[in-house]
Amino acid sequence: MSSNIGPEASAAYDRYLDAKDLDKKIKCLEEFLSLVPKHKATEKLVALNKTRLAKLKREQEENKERAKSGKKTSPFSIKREGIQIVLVSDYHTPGVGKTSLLNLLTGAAKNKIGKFTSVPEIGVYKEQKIKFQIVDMPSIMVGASNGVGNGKEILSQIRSCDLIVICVDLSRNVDDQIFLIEKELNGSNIRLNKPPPPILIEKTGSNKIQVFYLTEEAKNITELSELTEKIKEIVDAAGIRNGIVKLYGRVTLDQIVDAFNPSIVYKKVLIMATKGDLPYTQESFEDLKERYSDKYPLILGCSAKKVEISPEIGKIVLDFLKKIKVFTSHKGVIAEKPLILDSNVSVRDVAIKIHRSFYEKFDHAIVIREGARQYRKKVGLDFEIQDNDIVELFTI
Ligand SMILES: Nc1nc2c(ncn2[C@@H]2O[C@H](COP(=O)(O)OP(=O)(O)OP(=O)(O)O)[C@@H](O)[C@H]2O)c(=O)[nH]1
Ligand SMILES: [Mg+2]
Repeated sequence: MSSNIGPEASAAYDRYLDAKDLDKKIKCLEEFLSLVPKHKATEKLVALNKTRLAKLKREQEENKERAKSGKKTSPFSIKREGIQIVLVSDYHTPGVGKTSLLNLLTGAAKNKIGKFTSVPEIGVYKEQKIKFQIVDMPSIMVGASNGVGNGKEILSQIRSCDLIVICVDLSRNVDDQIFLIEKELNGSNIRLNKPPPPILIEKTGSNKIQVFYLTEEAKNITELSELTEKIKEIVDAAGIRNGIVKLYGRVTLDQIVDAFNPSIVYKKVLIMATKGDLPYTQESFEDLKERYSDKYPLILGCSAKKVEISPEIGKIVLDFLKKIKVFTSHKGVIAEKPLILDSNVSVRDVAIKIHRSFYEKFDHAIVIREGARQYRKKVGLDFEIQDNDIVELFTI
């Protein structure tokens, strides 16, 4: 927050950012609006926060209405906040330490440790102004995809999260734990650490199914005509009669089947090995990394008991998700909350993310990059953005 709004307003704003519940947020934002000096330089800030306040009050009203009508929201319908990370484990290995990990990172659910978690517990972990919403899920039972143990709700949340964290207890058999959780997730059409297959299909009105191999890698397949026939069969079985199938790389038949199944999702997954303080867990951790790193390029360890976890876990996660954080600036006032973007983006993507009108009326941008030789640079839409850049957009 800018220093020209005064320390009191600034402090009220910080309290608003830290507030956990809706009523407190509203109170702090009202306080902030009453304290902020009203003049030309703060006009936009005031307007923005009035809109925020109105939105929060609407939410408060809706909650009251809901409470009055007696309709409870399901504990499984989770309001997303920041980067959503879901902790999972299999039901046959109770007590792997998910709730303890949630508590270690966020301070939430302290009194629920050691008790069977039956509904999701949630906390927010903050690192370098980025919010990570940690969702501690009830463990996943066999048959979850058929609804066993609230499986449908749990899996639907997992399908939409940013990152799955498979929690593995290092003091027990890790193979069994990983095997069971993989089985349930894969069986529920969730593909782990696999990119979507390099296939596109465009439906057409006629001409049946045509298959095109568009890269050298895709063309370099022996028995191409046999593969083409198989693809046509799979596409036909998926109910598509006319269309162009484009292949951009080497694919297996399983991938082709996946490509025509709209319910398949592709998720990034890391393994968090827990209870690293117990005897022989160091050996178990090394062994886990050696045998599972191909499938799981990121395997981390922790001990809730010893309060040990990487202090840069947020940065590690962001890198793993290939995301960067970018700060926007308006009239020299740098936004409190960073934008989270894919790592290979340009000024164009920043403009579109903020609002399409910034892109349509774009004139130039000023990028401030700490440590770079040219600290402050005037750039165009194609300029590539890096982690921690500060970007101010100017429109015509
Ligand atoms: N020694 C040791 N014990 C731990 C650690 N983390 C968790 N525990 C213990 O393991 C037990 C289970 O921990 P929880 O965090 O409740 O496990 P959970 O995965 O949430 O269990 P469910 O909700 O039943 O799936 C508790 O008694 C914890 O104190 C750790 O890092 N070291
Ligand atoms: Mg638990």
